[in-house]
Amino acid sequence: MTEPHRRGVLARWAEVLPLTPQTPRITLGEGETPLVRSVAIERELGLDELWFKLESSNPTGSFKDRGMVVAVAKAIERGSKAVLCASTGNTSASAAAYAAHCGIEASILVPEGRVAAGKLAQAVAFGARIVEVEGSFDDALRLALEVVETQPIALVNSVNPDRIEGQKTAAYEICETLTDAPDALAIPVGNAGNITAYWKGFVECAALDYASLHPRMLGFQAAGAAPIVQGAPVENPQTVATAIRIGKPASWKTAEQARDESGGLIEAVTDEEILDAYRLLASKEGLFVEPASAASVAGLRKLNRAGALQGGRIVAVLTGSGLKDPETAKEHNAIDVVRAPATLEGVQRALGV
Ligand code: AN7
Repeated sequence: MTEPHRRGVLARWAEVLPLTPQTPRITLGEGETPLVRSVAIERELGLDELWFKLESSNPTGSFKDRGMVVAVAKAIERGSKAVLCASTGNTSASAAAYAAHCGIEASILVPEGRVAAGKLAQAVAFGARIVEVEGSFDDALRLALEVVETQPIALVNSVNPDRIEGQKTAAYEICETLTDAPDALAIPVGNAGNITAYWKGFVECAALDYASLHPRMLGFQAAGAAPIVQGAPVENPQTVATAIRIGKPASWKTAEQARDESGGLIEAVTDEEILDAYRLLASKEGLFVEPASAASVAGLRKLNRAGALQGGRIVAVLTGSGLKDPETAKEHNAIDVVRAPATLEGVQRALGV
């Protein structure tokens, strides 16, 4: 028999993760996500190859599960009975799922309003203790850091290095599937943990001879929440891409390192550019992602318009599912529904046949 599909990140990547015999081998089937070739945007951009890493295929619908499975396993190994995180939505959905799976408590701090409905629905379903902080994500993260100073609760934000270790496995998978690293990786940047994790993964892959090159890291922030691009924290970040509505990224320095060591860039894309890419991914590729995920493709299109997109083989990370944010889908697509009576004639007329 061949290996079962989706063994989970801990089993699949044990040799490159900080596991001990005492680490519980938990899994919800995260990782081993599809790498799908573009059918339309690759041509539009004149690229040799454009691939999408479908992180929306993880159990809670975002890349966060890769890091969360490691963070929760290590927290349990250290004796924790509870986890805490601040979140724009996906981290909290993932933390709540793994906590439920392991029979421990999850508490989450979310910024008031603006968390996409699907993400909150997940946290509710998984039974998390949900605290809506009257402030921004950055306020919530600052407070989470203060809470764990005095309480025996494991912080599972990406300031926790176990999260980065788990998330780096996506870079290993890309190198494995393509049998090398791509020339460039396009990725949305919020709290900047993921760009940090991918870069760590690609550097390790090159050192282990799984790859012959290091990809250029192309990070994209939303224009209304672009502290790294502007070189200063953003007091009141605003963007339709609520997942990356972050003004003071925790992994700011390591994101700049990833950019500079890889010869890459971190640039801003407007909400309009994000929404254009969001609609294009769905209508021309069949990929329904959340707005933050579309920032990677919006960024590639922006570079192309500026004549600054180098060719070759590029992977764009699609970080989360469009189902997370049904309101944005309804608000920013032309809804064209025709009513028909429940008769053959009525339906045929509506169909125009
Ligand atoms: C879909 O859930 O920060 O740069 O609290 O949900 O590693 O922060 C989410 C971030 C991109 C940015 N795409 O990744 C949270 C949170 C999606 C996201 C990002 C997030 P980082």
